[in-house]
Amino acid sequence: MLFRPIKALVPRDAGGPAFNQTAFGEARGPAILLTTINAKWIHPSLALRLLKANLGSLEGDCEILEFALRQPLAEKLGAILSLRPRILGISVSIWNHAATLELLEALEDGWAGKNAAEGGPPGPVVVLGGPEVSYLPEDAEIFRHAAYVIRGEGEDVFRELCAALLGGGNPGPARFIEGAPADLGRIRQAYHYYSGEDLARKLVYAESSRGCPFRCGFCQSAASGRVREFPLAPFLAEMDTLIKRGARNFKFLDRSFNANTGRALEIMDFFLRRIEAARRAGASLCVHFEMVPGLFPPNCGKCCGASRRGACGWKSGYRP
Ligand code: B12
Ligand code: SF4
Repeated sequence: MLFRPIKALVPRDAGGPAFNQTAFGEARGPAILLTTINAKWIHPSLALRLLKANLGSLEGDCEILEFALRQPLAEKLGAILSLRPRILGISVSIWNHAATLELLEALEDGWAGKNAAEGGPPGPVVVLGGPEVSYLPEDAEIFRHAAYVIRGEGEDVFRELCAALLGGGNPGPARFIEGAPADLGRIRQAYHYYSGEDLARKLVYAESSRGCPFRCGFCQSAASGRVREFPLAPFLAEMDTLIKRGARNFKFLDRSFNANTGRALEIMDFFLRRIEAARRAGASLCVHFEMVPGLFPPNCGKCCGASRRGACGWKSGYRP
């Protein structure tokens, strides 16, 4: 049982926000739509791709729709309304909280108008997740627009919730569901969901570990407590495939990339070899890590060389 209800809230209707399949009429788009508003167009969301990749038998019933903060509300609204999914999962982060709230309010109006006109169904089941909603108090305004809120890591609980909602099962009475830390050796990677356009024109976000060993009081990542790592060999194989597919600009999401120095060196060495190969072929390959200054390995001179050429960047020090 992966659901760990934080608190069984009194749901909107007696009996909970239960899903009634027939209430949604004929779906026009995918059964599950995953969406988010990225900070900029060049920042793709790895979270949405991971959630889709880990939906099990429902993976094929899920589509991803990404927006950027600067896009007008009407564009986001029109795209979502035209799809009419049964479940709408939205990833909420600090940069899109206000814009997501605005979108949710507009969607509710849109569904009310559209469905009244068509004599039809209410909107989809809205599920919110992401770092921002993981820590907000339960009376936050944004939660008024959601049937469910998944806090913490979503791969396992989102699959279970969708399966219960779409399969006619009972998702339980809790609206706020805490996702347990995923087993990184077991969850499916999602790098194949970066499109050719993503690889050619956007940053390619890569995640080799989750969590941070430090406890900085101002930082959300401090709550994670410990670092968990994706198994190295399959991870590097994924990176290799991405480079072969044309990825040129990697950015690691790891909070403290060099928390495990030996492993960090292996990953850096992997990229340095490919940076050199790209350079010899007249191409460019860049990779960016966020490092702990005190843990810089003494033998990372080669990487400094690549850094001077602009191929390998690192960021260290204060970084919320
Ligand atoms: C990439 C990134 C950015 C990118 C934006 C990426 C984008 N897509 O647009 C950039 C560089 C622009 C950025 C900027 C900032 N960021 Co930032 N960023 C990150 C970073 C490094 C990675 C996010 C990520 O992709 N993680 C990997 C995915 C897999 O994890 P995840 O998003 O948490 O998703 C999991 C769960 O949350 C959940 N989930 C997520 N979405 C959904 C949706 C549903 C439906 C469900 C069920 C579950 C679910 O399941 C996922 C898988 O387990 C995180 C730190 C981190 N490593 O997570 C900080 C982080 C998100 N950023 C943070 C901060 C503070 C900022 C800044 C305010 C920093 C600053 N002072 O300027 C700015 C704000 C920018 C702005 N314009 O206002 C904070 C907190 C944000 C928050 N409360 O939402 C974080 C957590 C770092 C920290 N300090 O701990 N950031
Ligand atoms: S500021 Fe950096 S080192 Fe400190 S807890 Fe957050 S991610 Fe870890």
